[in-house]
Amino acid sequence: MALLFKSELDRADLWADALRRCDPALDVRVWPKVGEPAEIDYALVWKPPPGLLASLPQLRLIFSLGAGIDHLTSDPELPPGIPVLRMVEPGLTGGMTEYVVMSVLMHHRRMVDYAGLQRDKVWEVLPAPLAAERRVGIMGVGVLGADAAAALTGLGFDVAGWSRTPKSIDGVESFHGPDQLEAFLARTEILVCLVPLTDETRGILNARTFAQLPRGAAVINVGRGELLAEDDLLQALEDGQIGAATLDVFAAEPLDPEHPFWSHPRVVVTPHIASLTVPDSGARAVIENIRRHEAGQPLLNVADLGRGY
Ligand code: NDP
Ligand code: OXD
Repeated sequence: MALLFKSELDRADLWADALRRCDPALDVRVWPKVGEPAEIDYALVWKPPPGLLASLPQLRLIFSLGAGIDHLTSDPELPPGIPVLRMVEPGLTGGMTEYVVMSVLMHHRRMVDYAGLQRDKVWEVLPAPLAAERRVGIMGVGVLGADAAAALTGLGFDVAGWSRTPKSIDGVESFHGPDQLEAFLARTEILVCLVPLTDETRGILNARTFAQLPRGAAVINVGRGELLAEDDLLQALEDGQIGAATLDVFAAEPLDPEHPFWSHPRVVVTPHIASLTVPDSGARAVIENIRRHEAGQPLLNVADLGRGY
C-alpha cells in the first residue's frame, strides 16, 4: 500500500514519521518522488497541483490535509468517483476553538479599542457587558463551529448557530437556511464565520449581511477568504456599521503587503493559522480510514462533493 503526501505547508518529515508510527507497513512517498504512479493507493494532500490526482490511475481515497476541501474541488481534473475525506482530528478542532474563543473574548473585552487608547496613551475605562449579555453567532456549526459554540457557551456567552440544516446543541439557539439568516444576524453582536467555501456561501459576508447585524458588530472570519467581500467590509468599517474584524483567511494568500487590512486600526490580521492539522492525531485519523477501507467498512468524514463540503 502506498500513500502520496503533497503539501507546501505541512512538514512532510513529521507526517511521514507519524503515518509510519501508526502503520509501519505503509509506503509513504513525498511528492515529487511519486515513483510508479499506478502504485499509489492513497493521496494525502493540501492544494495539490491541478491534474496531480488525475495522474494516479489506481487512486482509491483522497485525504484532505485540512477540514476544507475547496482546494480539491477547484481542480478541474479532480478524478470522479473517488471518496474525498475531510480532515477531522482533535488537534485541528481544539486549535480552532482556542482561536475563536480568543477572538470573541478580544472583541467582547474591546481590546481593539484599548489598543487605540494605548497608541494614544489614554487611560480610560470602557463599558463592557457581561458574557451572558453578549450575543455571539456562529455561521457554520459543523465539527469546528459546534466545538467553538460549546466552549463559548461554557464561558457564559449567549450563543446561536446558523447552518444549512437544523441543529440541536445544548444551550445554543439554532437557526438554519436562507430564510432564518436575517433573524440570526439581527441578534448577533459578534459574528464568527466557519462555513465552508461553496457556490452557495461564496461572498456571504457582504454589505447586505453587515447591514443586518446590530450597529458596531464585530466580524471574525476563519472560514475562507472568498466568503468575504473585502471592499464591503472596508466600507462597513468606515461607516461604523462594523466595529472591528479579525481576519485569518483571505481571497489572496499571502495577503498583499499593500492591502489596506494590514494597517487598518480596527482589523486584526493573522496568516491563516486559526488552526493547523496536527501530524500525530491527523495521521491516526488517516490510518483509521485506510483500515476501514481495507476492511470494507464505512468511511468517516466523507465529503459530499455535490454539496461542496
Ligand atoms: P463541517 O462540514 O463540519 O461544517 C460546515 C458547517 O457549515 C455545517 O454546519 C454546515 O451546515 C454549514 N453550512 C455549509 N453550507 C451552508 C450553507 N449554504 N448555509 C448554511 N450553513 C452552511 O466543516 P468544519 O467545521 O470541519 O470546517 C468548516 C470550515 O472551516 C472549513 O471548510 C474550512 O474552510 C475552515 N477552516 C479554516 C481553518 C483556518 O485555519 N482558518 C482551519 C480549519 C478549517 P450543515 O451542518 O447543516 O451541513
Ligand atoms: C483547513 C484549513 O481547511 O486549515 O483545515 O484551512
